[in-house]
Amino acid sequence: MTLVNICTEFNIDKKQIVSLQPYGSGHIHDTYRVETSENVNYILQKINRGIFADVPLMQKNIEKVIDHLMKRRSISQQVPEMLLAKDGLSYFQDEDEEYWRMFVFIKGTKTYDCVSSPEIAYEAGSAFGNFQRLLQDFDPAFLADTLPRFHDISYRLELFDNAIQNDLAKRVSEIPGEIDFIRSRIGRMTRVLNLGQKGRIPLRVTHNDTKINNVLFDEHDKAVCVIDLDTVMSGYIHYDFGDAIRTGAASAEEDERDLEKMFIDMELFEAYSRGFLSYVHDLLNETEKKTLAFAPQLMTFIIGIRFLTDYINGDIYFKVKKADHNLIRWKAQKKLLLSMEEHEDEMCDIIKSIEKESD
Ligand code: ADP
Ligand code: GN1
Ligand code: MG
Repeated sequence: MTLVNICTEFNIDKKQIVSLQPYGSGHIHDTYRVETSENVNYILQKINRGIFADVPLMQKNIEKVIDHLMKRRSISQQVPEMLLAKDGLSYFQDEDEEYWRMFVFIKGTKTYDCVSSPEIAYEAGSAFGNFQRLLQDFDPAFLADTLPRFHDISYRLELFDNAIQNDLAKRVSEIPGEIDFIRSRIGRMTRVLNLGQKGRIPLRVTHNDTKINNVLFDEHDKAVCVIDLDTVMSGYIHYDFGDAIRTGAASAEEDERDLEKMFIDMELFEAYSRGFLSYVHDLLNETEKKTLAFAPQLMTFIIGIRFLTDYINGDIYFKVKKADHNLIRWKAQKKLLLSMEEHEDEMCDIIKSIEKESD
């Protein structure tokens, strides 16, 4: 089935399609921008069903979250709009059993893979903070766990150990130093999970993929919409704050090869934190507040491990553009983590002082 024919399954008139091009830099789905001769463009996506085993269930989660956001939204924040297919579902399954979906392209918007100014970092922090706030009264139990234990560090370490044991791509012997590095950090990284297990931090509805290219910006660099709702499930606030800092306050893109260029940019960190906390500071409990500054280290570690695990497995999960892409991504995360470790006290002080100002 051609891409144009798939669009017609969502009631789009073939004759109105002017162009259909690959779009964006997401690692998971195949994304296209569909331009039409009318006043509206679209995003078409082939959903990665290797990763999402139950696509209808995932789509249900997204529909629920969109419904809630529509009810609660403020004027400054738009909500992604999914098209319905001819049978009324928010997805279409083709003859090869591939799942497709479409969104209205939010006009005049773009994404960034890396943040170039504190103003943009502040905007991104506000967007994810607002997202969290709008969902505070949505019970996470209403969302299916479509990717179980997604940010569970013990699970990620289990998968990492399995990958080393199986050594499918025969790459383990190349990377003993990397494996040692990960093992040396395990102890401190279980802290957030332990607090959750003891009931000291609550499960919330979290986005779980708050990297900076999941925020749409307008031409004035105002954040207008949080997208990529595939992983919205229950989680800890640390997951959303930490992953956003990993990309939104890093000095370089997540696959920067020149490690000298990769470090935590404290000005961006402060700006993102101010934006985020302006929406959530009064929602957090004392333990969440006290441990938030550690979250970027945890998420950089978790996502770094996932890149290295995928490298060991022979690149079966994340899209790659070169043979060592996942290894480069891991090394960049490692360098970023080292830089965060150096700035740990400073990061804590910044969060503390923003919270003091807001009380
Ligand atoms: P992935 O899970 O592969 O990252 P995303 O849902 O994030 O897929 O979409 C990939 C890219 O497509 C985004 O980074 C963004 O550039 C663009 N995009 C997605 N949805 C929209 C939308 N509704 N309007 C404009 N651009 C969008
Ligand atoms: C993937 O879909 P995308 O590109 O926004 C991944 C995230 C990772 C991220 C790393 C469903 O996000 O968990 O943090 O790559 N999404 C999924 O860049 O695994
Ligand atoms: Mg994305």
